[in-house]
Amino acid sequence: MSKTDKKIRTAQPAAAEIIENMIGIETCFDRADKMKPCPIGHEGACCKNCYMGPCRLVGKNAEEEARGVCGATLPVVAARYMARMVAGGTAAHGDHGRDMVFTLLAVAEGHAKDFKVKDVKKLYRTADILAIEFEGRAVNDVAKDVATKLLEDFSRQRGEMNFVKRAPKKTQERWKKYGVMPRGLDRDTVEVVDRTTMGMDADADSILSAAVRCALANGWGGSMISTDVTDILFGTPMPIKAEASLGIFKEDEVNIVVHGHEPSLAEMIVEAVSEPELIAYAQTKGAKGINLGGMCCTANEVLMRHGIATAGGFTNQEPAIMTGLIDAFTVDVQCIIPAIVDVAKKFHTIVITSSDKVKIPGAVHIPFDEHIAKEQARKIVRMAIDNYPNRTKKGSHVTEKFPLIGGFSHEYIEYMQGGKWRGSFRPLNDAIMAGRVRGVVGLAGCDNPRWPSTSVHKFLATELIKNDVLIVSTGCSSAACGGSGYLTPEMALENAGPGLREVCEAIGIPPILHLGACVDNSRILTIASAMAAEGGLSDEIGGMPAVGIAPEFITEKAISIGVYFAASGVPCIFGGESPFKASKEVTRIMTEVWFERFKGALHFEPDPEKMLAMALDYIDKARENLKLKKYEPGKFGTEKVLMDMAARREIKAHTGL
Ligand code: NFS
Repeated sequence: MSKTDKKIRTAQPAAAEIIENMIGIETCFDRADKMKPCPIGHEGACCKNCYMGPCRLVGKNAEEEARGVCGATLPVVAARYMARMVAGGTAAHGDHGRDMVFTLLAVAEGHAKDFKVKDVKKLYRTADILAIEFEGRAVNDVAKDVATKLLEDFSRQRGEMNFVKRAPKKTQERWKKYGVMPRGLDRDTVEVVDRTTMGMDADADSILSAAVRCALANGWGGSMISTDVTDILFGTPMPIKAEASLGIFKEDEVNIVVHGHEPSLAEMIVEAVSEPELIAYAQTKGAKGINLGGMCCTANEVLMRHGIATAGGFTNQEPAIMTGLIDAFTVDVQCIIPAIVDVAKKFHTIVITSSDKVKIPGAVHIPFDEHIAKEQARKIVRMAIDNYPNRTKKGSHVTEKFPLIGGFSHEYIEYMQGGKWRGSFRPLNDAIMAGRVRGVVGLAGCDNPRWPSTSVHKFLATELIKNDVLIVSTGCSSAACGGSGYLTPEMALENAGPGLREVCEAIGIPPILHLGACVDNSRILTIASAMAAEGGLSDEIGGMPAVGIAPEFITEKAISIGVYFAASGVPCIFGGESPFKASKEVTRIMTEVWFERFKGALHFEPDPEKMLAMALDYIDKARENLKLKKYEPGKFGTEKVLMDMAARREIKAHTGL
């Protein structure tokens, strides 16, 4: 139960206030207190892959001496554990990508009348990458070919995945050299599970190489496909205003939440809540209107394209319901706390599950069907409206919320640096070369109830921009930053170092660019590839003054992301103790060996100050290796990043910023 001992659960005041007011209702914070992690599994020293065990490989000299009943060593056990986490994460993002492609195919074949290809330009750009003819052809014909070609990425048995060619040549050569070029998402995921069964691969490095290939199938496959197809169907994001925090819910309106990751149903709900008939129906029940809010990555998807407010990340799910203001809480897939149903029972909230892959006892199940998607969305909105009169005054209503600007797709980032005709990454590369921008950090991943949740995101965000590091953020990290008021241009004026501030002022952007959902970490791969192609920095992703940080990671998806970044050439730092810490050999492979092979690495560090120091050290060492001007705060080279007036006017007209 929630305690009255003022233990700090979260760094977000609105969530903290709700939890404090709702003593007696159990949340993930209470469960984290009660459930101490198993110290053996926590370090990756437990093998449960067969029934001679579970085997616990502990002891002073476990690395050298301990064996499971089958004879597996500690490095093998830890490597298997890591590889299976990668496979889990790749499967999640892969299935998400697959579902998006199925929707595109249904649209192209005329079976999903409520959807259409919204971004024809992006469809053509994707077709071009896939070597599909598009000029002079009907949009849906091109869409069908694109969807069919992308489906091959899931089932391909031999060869290379389609999008790996988007990586710099040198990066691809490393993958070939070390035998980790991804072939097909299903094959590479199945192979990891196969290799890690009892009596299979007994070489930690070999197991981890299979994990690398599987992770690359996620980054340059499942996730990248998901990002691109979602842009094709629902539009490529551009800067847009929105709001964040648990104060986004309205006492006098019907409140609906869309939570999860796949935005297809959520897109329909976005349309349905603006329909005059449904608004009028809400008014007949005494509500002034219908208010839609998002949660986790479905929130990021609809925020990026429609400016729908976000109620926050992972740990805000239960507090959101505890406001007592949610009339319908709709979930699709991934990162859904099953206990929301228990919290919902204490209020009037209806929890609606919409994927046959996610059923929760106590929730109403309305399986998403793209053929009747709008009808289903209207049904859900009506259910929420009908539930509005059942609202009581039991919840903890909070009002704190923050404005934010999101919507920074990689296409827009290119555009903002030179306008429609001269879009490029030149200004950013120049700013890095001159030392105005010290480097770039991708701040990503979950918020975790075992920290004061969101606190490490907030600490790193403020410290990094103070140190002239440009941040690109995704997933719950974006929600943590948005819910703290960090995603505004004013943040640069008040908190950024002098060089970064100058760049942000010149372009009119926040120092933290919200790139979207967790699958949109693939946008960072695209940005890094574009920076390499632009010249002046590294000619591959590896060696850039760039680091990835997942300050409060929770999920297998996060591990898969960290591995594909590391293998693409980006050193990554994850917050917390290493889940593979028991094996020095596995730790050495993930750090030293991968750095040598790919110029990336995967570190775990529980101390936020040390995470910051490690990130800055990587950035400074990369600058030194690239022979760039030594970073000194406030002292820049001669290159100016300022854009001419015409380019700035063009951006202003385009975005309304
Ligand atoms: Ni990423 Fe998005 Fe959040 Fe973590 Fe979960 S919502 S996919 S996994 S918890 S960032």
